[in-house]
Amino acid sequence: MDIKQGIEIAKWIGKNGDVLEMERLQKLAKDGEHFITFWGHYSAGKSKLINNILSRDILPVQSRETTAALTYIRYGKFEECVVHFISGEKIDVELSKLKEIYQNTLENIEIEEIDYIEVFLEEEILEQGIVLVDTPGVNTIIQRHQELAIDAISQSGMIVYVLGTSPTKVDRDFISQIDNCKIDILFVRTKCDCLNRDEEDENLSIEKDRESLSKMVTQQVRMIPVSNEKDSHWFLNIVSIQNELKEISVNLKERIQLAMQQRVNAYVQGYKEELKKQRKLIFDELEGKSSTFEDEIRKYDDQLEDLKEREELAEKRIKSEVSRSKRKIERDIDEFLERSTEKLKKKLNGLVWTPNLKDEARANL
Ligand SMILES: Nc1nc2c(ncn2[C@@H]2O[C@H](COP(=O)(O)OP(=O)(O)O)[C@@H](O)[C@H]2O)c(=O)[nH]1
Ligand SMILES: [Mg+2]
Repeated sequence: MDIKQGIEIAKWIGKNGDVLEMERLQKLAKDGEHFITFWGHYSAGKSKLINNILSRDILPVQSRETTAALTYIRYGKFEECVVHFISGEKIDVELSKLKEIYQNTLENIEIEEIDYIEVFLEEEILEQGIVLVDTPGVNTIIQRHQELAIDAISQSGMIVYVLGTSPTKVDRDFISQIDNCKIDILFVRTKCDCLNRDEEDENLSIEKDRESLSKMVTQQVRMIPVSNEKDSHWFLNIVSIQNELKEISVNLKERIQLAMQQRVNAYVQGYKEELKKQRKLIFDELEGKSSTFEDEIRKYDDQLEDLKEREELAEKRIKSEVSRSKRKIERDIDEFLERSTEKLKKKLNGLVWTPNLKDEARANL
């Protein structure tokens, strides 16, 4: 299934949001850009990690939660920053001033008015089209930046999920959401220098983290334990991340296609499941209705049978009632006639025949 077909299907079933997302992915693929988004709690060590991966001190590292705009780090022969404002305006800023933007100390830039920042670097790792995206992360102060960061996830070819501690419940929710979208995740456990110094304990807690992550995702867990502190032995593992990025950039075109394919498959799989559910519902409904219909017919048949029986019974009862009444009437008439004849006899015995006798007898009837 290619992205065009995916878009057609999404359009056909009215998933307009998905159409937009897939079109965006299509455009990124056409431009040959692969977004690698750094995600995780604030202060997990994302910015410091990106600085270490690039071996440059560019992004501000903060010890407490601060405002932070979404930052796209892409390749550019002329190194600079471009600040994009919500108003649609943009200004070029010297690279050395980037930290001041975040610290809100630049005169003409108000951080709350920033939409996002682009940083252009002449770095080999970015040359083929990899774009590193630094996000404020989970629980950021500015709602809009949080929304943009979530939006950035859906455009990502890969997520570097940064964990400064063992995964929390909030991490779990984000991780399973990302996994559901079938976006590759590379987990980086920072601050390993803060783990128990005992080597056995260190490895044990890293293994535990890996194990709990494997319960949150369907994909194979890849986790690199590091420290952003140069004097820790864990710092050496930063090289593993750099190598991973180099490897991606070597086969970037295939990577982009593969990532896009996975995403489209995830969308289509979702639609299939949704349609299956709908189909089952419709059939259930139909079956439910036809069985109710049959039930109704059966009920009426039963009632008809019942009525017929009752009718027959009533008929019988009426017939017997009629014949009983008939018999009773006949009996009554017989009795009456008997009584009248008796009376008449009595009268006749003591009477002389007169022409009125007949009328008298009739009156006694
Ligand atoms: N000990 C230690 N501290 C770290 C490490 N990584 C980051 N930090 C500190 O954690 C704080 C937040 O780092 P930052 O990169 O700004 O985190 P972000 O909010 O995820 O971008 C800073 O005070 C860093 O010095 C690490 O690996 N070890
Ligand atoms: Mg940061």
